[in-house]
Amino acid sequence: MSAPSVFTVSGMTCQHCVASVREEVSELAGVEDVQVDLASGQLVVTGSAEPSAVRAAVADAGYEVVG
Ligand code: 9UX
Repeated sequence: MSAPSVFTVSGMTCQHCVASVREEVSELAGVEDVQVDLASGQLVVTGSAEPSAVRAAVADAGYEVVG
């Protein structure tokens, strides 16, 4: 059981953006749960995914992990 990883995503402006990020990150190996908040840009990934893979998945969806 691993602690959730928290990222900040820039560029999301609607709930479809949120769904796109959620779907891309959910496909990564080791991911158990993905929560995305539009207002804050906060992305919370539960599971064992590599941070670099999360960043790449967010980029594939058309957005960017910042910070
Ligand atoms: Mo709607 Mo979110 O075009 O980019 S998917 S604003």
